[in-house]
Amino acid sequence: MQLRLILVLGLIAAATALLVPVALAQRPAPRGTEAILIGADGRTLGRVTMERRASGGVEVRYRVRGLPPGDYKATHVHEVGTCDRAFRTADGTPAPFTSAGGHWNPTGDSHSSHLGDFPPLQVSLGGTAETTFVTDRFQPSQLLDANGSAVVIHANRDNQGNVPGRYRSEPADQNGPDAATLATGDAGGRLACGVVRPIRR
Ligand SMILES: [Cu+2]
Repeated sequence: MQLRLILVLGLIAAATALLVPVALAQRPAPRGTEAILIGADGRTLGRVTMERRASGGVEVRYRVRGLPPGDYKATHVHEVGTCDRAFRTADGTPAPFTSAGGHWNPTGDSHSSHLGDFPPLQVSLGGTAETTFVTDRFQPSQLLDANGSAVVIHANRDNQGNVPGRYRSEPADQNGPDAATLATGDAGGRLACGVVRPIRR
């Protein structure tokens, strides 16, 4: 009797070991991703969803509050899925969310042709920002690569790398956009950050 029980349990374990990898391999790409945005003080400020549409493209939807009222804020996908509020630069300067790295840029382009460069957020006089737009620059599953990714909202506006050639950059001493502008859009510090994850329903 006991031997039969052991045999049955053994068979169940073997079947499970065979079936689990098959189930994982067949798991479909996520329909969408989301990022819960937190501020440098740890408060939850909102949510961004990125969902594939049946008609093509990815619908990106922001619902955020607690931002500095009445301004435009740059927002992008960044290359590392780590939102460290206590991050400091090598010389000890507090730099919240710099752990998320630079702009997510698998194609090696300059700003604002990075795949996750989004339109600036218009912040209401009440400090909220709500916007929905469609992009076909990426699929949500691409954001879930080995080191993940994060959505960042910045302290400044986004110049989209668009510095006219009649302006001279300092200290690069050249006309038009310098390297920093071409990498960041001069978006400044980081007000909010959210790690990109598959949408849970
Ligand atoms: Cu950014």
